[in-house]
Amino acid sequence: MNYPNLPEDCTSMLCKHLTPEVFEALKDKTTANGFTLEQAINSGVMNIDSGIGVYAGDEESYSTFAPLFDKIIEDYHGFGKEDKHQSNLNPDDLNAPNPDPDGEFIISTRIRVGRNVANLPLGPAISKEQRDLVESSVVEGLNTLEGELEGSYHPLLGMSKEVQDELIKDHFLFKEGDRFLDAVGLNRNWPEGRGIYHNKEKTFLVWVNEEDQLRIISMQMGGDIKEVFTRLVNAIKSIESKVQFSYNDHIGYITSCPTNLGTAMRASVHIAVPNLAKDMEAFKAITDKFYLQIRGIHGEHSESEGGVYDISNRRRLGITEVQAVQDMHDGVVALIEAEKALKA
Ligand code: ADP
Ligand code: DAR
Repeated sequence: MNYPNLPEDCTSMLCKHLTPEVFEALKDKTTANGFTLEQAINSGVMNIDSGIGVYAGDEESYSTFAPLFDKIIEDYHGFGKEDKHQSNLNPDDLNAPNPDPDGEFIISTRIRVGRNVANLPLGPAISKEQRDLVESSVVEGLNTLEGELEGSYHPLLGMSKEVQDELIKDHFLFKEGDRFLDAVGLNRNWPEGRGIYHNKEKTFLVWVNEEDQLRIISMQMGGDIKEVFTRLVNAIKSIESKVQFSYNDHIGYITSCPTNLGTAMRASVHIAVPNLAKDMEAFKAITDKFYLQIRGIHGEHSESEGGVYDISNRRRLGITEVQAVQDMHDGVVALIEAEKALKA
């Protein structure tokens, strides 16, 4: 393998941290699952507009390719190689009264975590047989859920395009054909082994075998962040009693993208702030202060529509789940105050 051709104007974490010295140290290394440096960096090589540009093929990738991954983890999360991740999934520790009880600004709230099955490769290095085993074992566990979490599983294989497009349009289902995921092999054998589980109200959903093997999602209209978090915690604990998740004391829950390590949690609101959006500098000053990320309303790499934005926590590793949701809540309170002041 030769040093990749990385243009001067490339700004991804890959371009920043894959120095010739790091490349020489790692170019011939392979994990026990046969995952190589070339595979780990291919997404960032093929997609020069990546923000990060690397994915792990298994938990071992984070140690085998540590000279590269540690630098990216430190840069993105501010988390050192000697640091220890702590988890806190206790909703009682969250101070999050509804920031918008009259429903003037917040359209909907969604909190999700990524999870991967212990002792198996992650999506980029998994075999078709292993991925199908993940689907069957996870779905077996999901089908035992009761009460609010009771629902049904819908494989992507055989799903009509109309149903699929409707679920995506309504923000419930993942998109397909993501070029970043494609370049690291996460879309192999698509759509086999992929699907979505959800309850009748679609307030509890689980994606199976997209970027991570599970994305456990709680969502509803309005701004009752604490209710969404409580439902998610109940779901995580119920599923964890059936399926063992990949976790280690250093970097927490193991995910294919290093940005999702630790809590693997993204807590978001879709919020209408048309006045604040006219001054993006002021908008970003508030989101930066509360470690928040601004996204479009149809997921990553999408645009906002009608002054509505997806606002979520940026920090996921080195803080607890309660702190990640607190970041989002407190930032949303500040955004609403700023929007009200401009509206007045
Ligand atoms: P992830 O949050 O899992 O990283 P994306 O950002 O791609 O994934 O979003 C996945 C889907 O969830 C998209 O359809 C997006 O519109 C939807 N979504 C995210 N946040 C919210 C929210 N607060 N309310 C409604 N839908 C949301
Ligand atoms: N698109 C890749 C991943 C960035 C983080 N988002 C994830 N994991 N969905 C990039 O390098 O930009």
